[in-house]
Amino acid sequence: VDYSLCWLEYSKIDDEPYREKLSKVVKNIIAVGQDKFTQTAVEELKTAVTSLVGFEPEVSKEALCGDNPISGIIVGNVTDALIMKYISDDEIQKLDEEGYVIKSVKENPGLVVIGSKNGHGLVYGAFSFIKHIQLKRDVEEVHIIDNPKCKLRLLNHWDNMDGTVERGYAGRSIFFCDNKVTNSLGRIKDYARLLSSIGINGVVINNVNVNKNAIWLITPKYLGDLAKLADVFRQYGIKIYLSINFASPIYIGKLKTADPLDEDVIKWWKETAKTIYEYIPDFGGFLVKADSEFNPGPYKFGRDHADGANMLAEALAPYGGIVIWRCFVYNCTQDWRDTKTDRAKAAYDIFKPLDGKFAENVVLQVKYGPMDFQVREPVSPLFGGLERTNQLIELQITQEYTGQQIDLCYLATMWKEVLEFDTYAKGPESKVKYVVDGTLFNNKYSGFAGVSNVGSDKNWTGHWLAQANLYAFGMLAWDHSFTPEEIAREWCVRALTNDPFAVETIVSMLMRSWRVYEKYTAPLGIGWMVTPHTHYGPSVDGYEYSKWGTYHRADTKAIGIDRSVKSGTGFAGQYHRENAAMFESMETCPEELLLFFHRVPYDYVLKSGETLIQHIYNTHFEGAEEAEKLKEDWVKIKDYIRKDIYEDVLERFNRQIENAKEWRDVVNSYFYRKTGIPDKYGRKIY
Ligand code: BDP
Repeated sequence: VDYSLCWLEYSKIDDEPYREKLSKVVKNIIAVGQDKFTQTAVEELKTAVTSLVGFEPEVSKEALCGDNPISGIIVGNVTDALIMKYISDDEIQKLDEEGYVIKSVKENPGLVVIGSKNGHGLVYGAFSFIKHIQLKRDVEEVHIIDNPKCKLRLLNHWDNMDGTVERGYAGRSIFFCDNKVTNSLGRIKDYARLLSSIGINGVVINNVNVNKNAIWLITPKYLGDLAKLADVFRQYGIKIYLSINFASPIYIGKLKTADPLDEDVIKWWKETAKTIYEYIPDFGGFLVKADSEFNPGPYKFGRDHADGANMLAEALAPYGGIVIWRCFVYNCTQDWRDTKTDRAKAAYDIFKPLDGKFAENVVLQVKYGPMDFQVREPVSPLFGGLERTNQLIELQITQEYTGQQIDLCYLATMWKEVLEFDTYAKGPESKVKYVVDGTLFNNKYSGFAGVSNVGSDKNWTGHWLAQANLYAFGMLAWDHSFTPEEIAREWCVRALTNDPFAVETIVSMLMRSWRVYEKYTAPLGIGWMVTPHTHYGPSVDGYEYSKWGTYHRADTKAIGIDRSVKSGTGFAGQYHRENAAMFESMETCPEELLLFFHRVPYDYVLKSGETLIQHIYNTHFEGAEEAEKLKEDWVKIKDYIRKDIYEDVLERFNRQIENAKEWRDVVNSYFYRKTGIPDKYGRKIY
């Protein structure tokens, strides 16, 4: 194939003694069941072993030869007699629906059992064992019992049917071309393998903005082709979902209205659902961007979001489908002169009153922050605010506002902070991670949705190192207790190099990168300052006098938005008491969010002892310098990286350095000119 297989690109294990030990175990694969998941698991193990160890394992359906135990990997369901022989009731008890157990059998050295309750688990188990050997972990004493912490682990593709990808930085869509569904199913299969290997169990394949041809994806015009995609994904435990246009009954059904309480509209959606499930029996459901950024929604018909979502949910319920309803709803035609309206408050104001009104199979999808995927935002107050509603956290893997896969920005560090944020909804330890894994409020559905960073580029993600973001998203959605550092290290060893010096260098680069990006872009949580529309590169006032509700309001004395309850927009009051109090005052507000919550004079002294204006200068000089250091580090490990990858990444670092300098100079000059205050260290500001 002419593209990378990322962390599934198996090169032969170079550690001879380890390979020897491993060879004994992997020379046989015993597949107990006959179902398609067992087949997938076996096929994956076989492919991996053949490349990693250097020979093709024997695959048999038979159990052990007579009473003579042999060595090998047994793959099967925990209800099979052979598996039950080795796995205790206690272990089976611990398994969830998608979980798996991997266990070396003490009494029978050289025998490893992979078992699960249902098929998905077997595939996850196989990939987990492959990872285990890629990382050269012990195979003589393995004992892993693993379950995903979240039920829904979804990717959202913002792919359009003409083959473009909204906010995509890795080439064209892998799903659509020329208004048709792709027939390059080989690549789709490899994509399914990559996703399954990191635990993803659903993909929404089209953009949340549903226009033109994409409106018709839910009709027989496209369902036949979509069914073929679904077949490929199904084998890997992944369901497909579609974004829909709320006004479809008008566009497709030629009805006069799309009012969710209208009998004909209700009937139309029920029939549509029935048709979809005839083609795709395990169709996941709908993703809906309604009444948001010019997309139609229930407001148009005088109804609310619960009316809209519940009507669709009823249509999907008989088939086990769900409705994922986005909370990214705000006024995008705001007058910038109006300083009372605060976009940050919109989602909570709209959805909090609807808490408890949504059907069982509706899940609200909430962006991690109240605004829109900025490099630094407070956590959305809807987490912890909604107590009786299923919810997914929406993260943006594609780097729209974080460097567009030109600049390095490892996002797991940011995501981890978000997940660790304590909402105090039920007192201390009510962290976001327990909201999204469903344990805090006992939700039926919950989990993660990530806006995919994947496209048809050879390396899938534009920047080779941006693969780490996709990898990390899957890992955290599976188990939020992983640390960003261990995820980075694992990815690096599996996908790039296993030289210890190179690995540690890359891990350190990844771990620093988010902070570096933050330093040279918009300061202290204020956000934006980006070039309008493209969102790459600086334009400090680019959105300042526009209708999008994203303002910094810098003048010659101060910058920032007062969102306190006492004197500002009141946004801080949307949090539970502890957090509301923390954000309310300048003294206790975390400094990295200072300008998000407060309007601060330039001579205000920060904890570092520097004034705000000096802090802006310092971080921008540092950020640009640190971007150069990233490149220097990369150059140091040249010998350990495949040549084409090395060159590709080097070229990205050169562009990042230019971008960082531009940000530094534009931002520093802007504030120097506004304030007339020079840099106290006398560095050059233009
Ligand atoms: C914004 C993007 C826009 C998306 C929107 C969304 O700029 O392209 O359509 O988010 O999430 O960040 O719906």
